[in-house]
Amino acid sequence: MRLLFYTAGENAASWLEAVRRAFPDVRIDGWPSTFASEADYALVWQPPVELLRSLARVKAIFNLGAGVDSVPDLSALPRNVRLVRLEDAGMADQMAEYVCHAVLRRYREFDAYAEQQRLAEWRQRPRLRKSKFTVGILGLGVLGTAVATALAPFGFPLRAWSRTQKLSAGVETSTGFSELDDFLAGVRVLVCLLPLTSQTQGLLDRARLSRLPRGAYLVNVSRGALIVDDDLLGLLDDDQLAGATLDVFRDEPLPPEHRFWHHPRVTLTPHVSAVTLVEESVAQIAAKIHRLEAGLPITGVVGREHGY
Ligand code: NDP
Ligand code: OXD
Repeated sequence: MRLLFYTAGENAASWLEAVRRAFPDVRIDGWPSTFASEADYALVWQPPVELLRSLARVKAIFNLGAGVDSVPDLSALPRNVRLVRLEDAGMADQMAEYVCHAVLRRYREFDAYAEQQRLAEWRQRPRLRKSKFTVGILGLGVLGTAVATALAPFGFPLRAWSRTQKLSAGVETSTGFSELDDFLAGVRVLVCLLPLTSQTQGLLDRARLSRLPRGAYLVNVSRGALIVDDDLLGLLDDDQLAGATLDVFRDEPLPPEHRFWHHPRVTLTPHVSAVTLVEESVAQIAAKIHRLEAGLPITGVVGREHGY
């Protein structure tokens, strides 16, 4: 067996070390490589398109992340080659922590109390009614489900939107673009956990975000390009939206001149809501390669027609 490894990320050395530990007897090469055309499996993050084109007989390409928008031109990959993404691999817990924090911060008005402290103002704000504090999750996949499960014990009404119909205890579910406007109406905190695809790019524009009730709050933890930045900023400036917690951006790193950096209603983090864990990810990929070698099916294969 031959493996090709490539990452455009920063910690290439620790990935390669973990891959070598998981496959002690296998030839592993980086890219550009003379044997790319003979590699059986490729493990990649943000690969150049030339790398993908050079994989003449690869059986599967493993994306070192959950989102496969980092793989350029899915349609250029041969149909018989599976593209496999990470499923959880230690990210679900992190995502649940991050989103619960953001939702509770908003519900318990910690930002408002921080402002009161700045003004030395002692004032107890009226409790918000939990039964009216609906949290809406866009995307009820691996991470969206983990977030819904983590939020459930707090007792917020939960709803989620996905492409295909889902049944999820305690979560009101809806499906498809025809149900999106109704889904958004009444959501007090909107959590975005959709993959970036041709269908979801720019989904949250002024029209859609305006379906949320006045004073709603946005948490985007999937991909920045789902949001039309200027539309979001306009709605924050107009007091239509109360605020946003943003972990992901159209351009990363977020350019220093971007208004998000200093907007009083934006809380931002540098794409850390759920970081990819090297050991867990390599273990998951190794287990899948062993299954494929044994002729067994695997999960996490990307559906090319839907782009995720
Ligand atoms: P999944 O593929 O498991 O879930 C995606 C969900 O989105 C599914 O419920 C799917 O619907 C839904 N969906 C996709 N397209 C549409 C559409 N057109 N209309 C309605 N619903 C749609 O992905 P994960 O939960 O593992 O990850 C989600 C995203 O989170 C990743 O793609 C990545 O971009 C991002 N991410 C961000 C991280 C960070 O640190 N900020 C870390 C890891 C991931 P259905 O269930 O019907 O298929
Ligand atoms: C991912 C990410 O997609 O880290 O895994 O954003």
